[in-house]
Amino acid sequence: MAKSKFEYVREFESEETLLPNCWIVVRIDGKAFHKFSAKHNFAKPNDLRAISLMNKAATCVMQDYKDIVMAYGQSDEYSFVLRKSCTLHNRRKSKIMTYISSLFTSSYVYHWHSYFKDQKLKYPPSFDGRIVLYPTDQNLKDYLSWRQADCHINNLYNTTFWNLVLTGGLTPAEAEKRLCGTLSSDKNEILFSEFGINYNNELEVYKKGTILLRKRLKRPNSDKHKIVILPLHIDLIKEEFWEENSELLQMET
Ligand code: DGT
Ligand code: MG
Ligand code: MG
Ligand code: MG
Ligand code: MG
Repeated sequence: MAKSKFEYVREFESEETLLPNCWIVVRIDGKAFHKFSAKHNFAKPNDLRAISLMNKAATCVMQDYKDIVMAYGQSDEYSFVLRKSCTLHNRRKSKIMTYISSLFTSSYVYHWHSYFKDQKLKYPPSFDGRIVLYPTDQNLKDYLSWRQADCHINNLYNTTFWNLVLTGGLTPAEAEKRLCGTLSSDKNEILFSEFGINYNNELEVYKKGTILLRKRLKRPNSDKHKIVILPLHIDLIKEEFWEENSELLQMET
């Protein structure tokens, strides 16, 4: 086919290719969920419908992209880990990043009503996407540990903050002032002595976030297996997690 005289503009397109032999982490995060959660009456500090919908959207992404070995989610964010040797879209950065964030977003909207029932979706949410490469297994473990530690720190703060406001009758400004400079132990103590809450008994999904893993399950009455995507709310900071799921770091073929 003859080329048009306009074809030369293609030369302006550039494509970033992701370094080989590195773990690829795609992290998506909701845009202005401070406002989105308020407009949609999310429960404070944690809304189980919102968390389940995030997990559903992430599961949809993992079902479509088999190169994702695991995912980790908390609050309005999800991190997807693609195996080091993955050749998806020839490791073209923008393809991988935009496909994953748009599939996550469309799945979130598509499944909204299954989780929020009578709460109408008032406007279309969006999620940003970024890609970070981690060259060593330790870097990857530390990345995921960072996100899970962030979940715990924020959840302890938010749980104490909202108890001070909703049960304790403080204004948000007063609660913020009260918590300024406090340590974890202080927040645990406020929860226990003022509200009778033992933080250790809060739901694991709130304290740990959600890890999505692929697990091989045996079909009943058959030799056949099926692969399912399993949500777990457990500690991934301790080495024990990586020992019990040692296949994660070995999925390199
Ligand atoms: P961004 O990401 O810079 O566009 O801005 P935001 O507002 O999304 O900020 P971010 O991502 O740092 O914080 C997440 C927000 O989402 C935070 O304001 C709390 C809110 N959020 C997430 N999950 C829940 C929930 O289960 N319940 C409530 N009430 N709020 C939630
Ligand atoms: Mg956000
Ligand atoms: Mg932010
Ligand atoms: Mg966030
Ligand atoms: Mg096309």
